[in-house]
Amino acid sequence: MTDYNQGCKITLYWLEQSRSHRILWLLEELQLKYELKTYKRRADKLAPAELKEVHPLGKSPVITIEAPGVSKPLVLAESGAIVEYLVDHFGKARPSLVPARYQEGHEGQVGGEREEWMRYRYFMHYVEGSLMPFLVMTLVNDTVRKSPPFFVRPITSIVAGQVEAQFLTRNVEGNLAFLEDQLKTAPEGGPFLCGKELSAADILISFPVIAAHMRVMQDKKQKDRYPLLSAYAERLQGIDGYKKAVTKIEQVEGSFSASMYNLTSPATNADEPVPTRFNPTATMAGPSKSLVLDPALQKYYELNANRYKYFRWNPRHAWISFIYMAAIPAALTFVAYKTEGKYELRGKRREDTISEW
Ligand SMILES: N[C@@H](CCC(=O)N[C@@H](CS)C(=O)NCC(=O)O)C(=O)O
Repeated sequence: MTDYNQGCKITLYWLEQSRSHRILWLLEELQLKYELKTYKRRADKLAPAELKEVHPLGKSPVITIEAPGVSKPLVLAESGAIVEYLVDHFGKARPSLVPARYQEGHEGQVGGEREEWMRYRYFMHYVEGSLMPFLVMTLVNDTVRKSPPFFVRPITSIVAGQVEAQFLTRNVEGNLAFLEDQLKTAPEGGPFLCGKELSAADILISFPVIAAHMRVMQDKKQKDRYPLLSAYAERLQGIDGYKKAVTKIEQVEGSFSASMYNLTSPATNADEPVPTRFNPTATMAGPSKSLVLDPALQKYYELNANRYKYFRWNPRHAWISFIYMAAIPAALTFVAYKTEGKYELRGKRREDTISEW
């Protein structure tokens, strides 16, 4: 059997519900042997501090490569750079993952590149440079909307709603429409972004595309707007290498969940109860152990997030509403009326003495 590893020991530092899954998929696709180190997100969803021992930024994916004759292991971070390094050195099992660069007879010429390769190079940069930032911002915006204490939440919801309406939705939808169009015009009719073969750029983009598919395209109207993209997301998840990577995680971790972006967007599915950030049922392939809370707490979070759905007028609610809407404003008005003109609430002026002030 061919040793595609060329004697190298490869270790992948994989974080749950993260971009690192595409690197696991690539390792499977390249038929490489690797050691898998898995990490759970902390309760605040950040990566655990141990990842900083591997790379100073403490993010995932990171891979290390111990090569024969090289004294120190290579530490590689940044998904695109990792993908390029792996296909450059270990691409023999699947050369088709990188489209051929030049048209015949135009080798080395400016503009002599094939469309397949131009797209490949473009998408290698587009994924982290253009698409991912909007998905991350969407996630941050959701946190701003839902996480603060309930009495501030109406305000943070308005702010988050504005950010979504003015900035996020148009950018996310602009990118989804762009990808839909790229699939429509893919070389040789696709079905992949760079043509008829799966490329490493498809593997790199799988994370945001699957996440967007889980989040935005669950809504029928949205799915109909992006039929090719939706089919593409499903196609990627049906590829053997992807499925092997999922199975690997299920064996090691007990379950697999593709991303955190699968929380249903409140804007698109207004009738569904809003899942809380601790909702273990919001994962793709069953609950992730790290997210399972005490059921009582879980119920409390869900009840809180969906409070408005369960609201009914009853004596208690009538009483609370009366206090907030009538009693407190009336008391403040009364105090203001009684104390009007009593105190001179002016600022200190330049010529005032300290005693006057
Ligand atoms: N551009 C980097 C992004 C790496 C990144 O931010 N990874 C996320 C996982 S999707 C992470 O480690 N988040 C945990 C944290 O920020 O603490 C890449 O593509 O590798």
